[in-house]
Amino acid sequence: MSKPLNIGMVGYGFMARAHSHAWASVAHFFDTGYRPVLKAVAARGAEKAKGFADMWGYERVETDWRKLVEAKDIDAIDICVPNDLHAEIAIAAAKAGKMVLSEKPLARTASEGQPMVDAVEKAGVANMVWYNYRRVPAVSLIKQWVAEGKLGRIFHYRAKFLQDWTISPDVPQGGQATWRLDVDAAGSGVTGDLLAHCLDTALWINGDISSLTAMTETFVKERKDATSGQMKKVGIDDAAAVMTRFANGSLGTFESTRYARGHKAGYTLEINGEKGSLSWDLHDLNRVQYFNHGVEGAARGWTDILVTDGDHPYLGKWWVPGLTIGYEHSFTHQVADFLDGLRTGKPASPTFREALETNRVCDAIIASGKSGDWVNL
Ligand code: SOE
Repeated sequence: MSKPLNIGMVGYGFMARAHSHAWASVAHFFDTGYRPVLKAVAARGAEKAKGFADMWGYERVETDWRKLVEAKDIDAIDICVPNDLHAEIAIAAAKAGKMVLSEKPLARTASEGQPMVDAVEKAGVANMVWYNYRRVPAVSLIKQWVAEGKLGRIFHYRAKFLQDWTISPDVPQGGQATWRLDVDAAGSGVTGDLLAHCLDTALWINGDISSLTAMTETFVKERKDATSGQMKKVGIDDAAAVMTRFANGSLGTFESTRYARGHKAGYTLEINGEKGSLSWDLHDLNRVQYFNHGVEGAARGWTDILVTDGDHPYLGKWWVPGLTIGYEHSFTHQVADFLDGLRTGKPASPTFREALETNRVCDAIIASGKSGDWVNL
């Protein structure tokens, strides 16, 4: 018999939907020994929270997250609210002995994230940050192949995450829908929101970054504050271009922007090694492009691999070869790994401590964007 695991969700936005979908579906496909129960959702807006709870099957609604943290019947707190609230909720939850999962990035800055790491480690509670793209099977396959040495020595790691939704100066900052544009709520702009995904994947696949230099820009300098209606200086980075050196000797180039007209979620990555190259594109997420330098003769060239077979990461749990899965499944895989970690005692990655490293790199990017200097990590 699987054990119930009672989830307390904080928030009801886009990410709360993605996470709830994962909690609700995981036990139907992955035999982890746990059965998540959508117990309660906490959000300030009672009406909307009620609608969310009804839609997803949460048993009750609270208007203060502290009620969830105090509740005897909640095992895990899942934080899906703007970045400025992560630390307070996570620390209180850890102190109350709850498992804590936080939406990415861990915090607005590494210094804000450090006490979160200390709190979960002191309390000895399971913890994880939702960097979901690692769990896209094609990306997990790339990680596996690089770790096995399929590419040999790595020379280049190249990633970008492009969007175009903030080009209009009429998009406000702050408030519920546009907090990502408010530096007080978000901590940074594209660096913490988009590049953080690329960095998390890069650190996982290619190891530590030892130094970097960055160029950042804020194209729209003032935006209306969605709450007060007043014009306010914009404090976030709208775009970032970064050059890095990795500890393994390879070079990295990273770019993210919300000003790339036509791009909605243009996350791509490519790795070049001595024996071959691998690349991936979120808009075609079930495929990996592979160039194998070992193939001799006229058949040499890029191979387009459809990652849907039973021996590909996670795919044995889904349909039959050839049938594709989507964005939402990356969250289900993350939950499956989290629950497996509870069973085996080997924590699922990235833990708060591991995700803190991504925050450190983000901080270095923001600092270098201002100073123009190289920063050692
Ligand atoms: C921003 O638009 C955003 O929703 C990010 O916050 C998510 O982390 C990313 O996966 C998609 O884009």
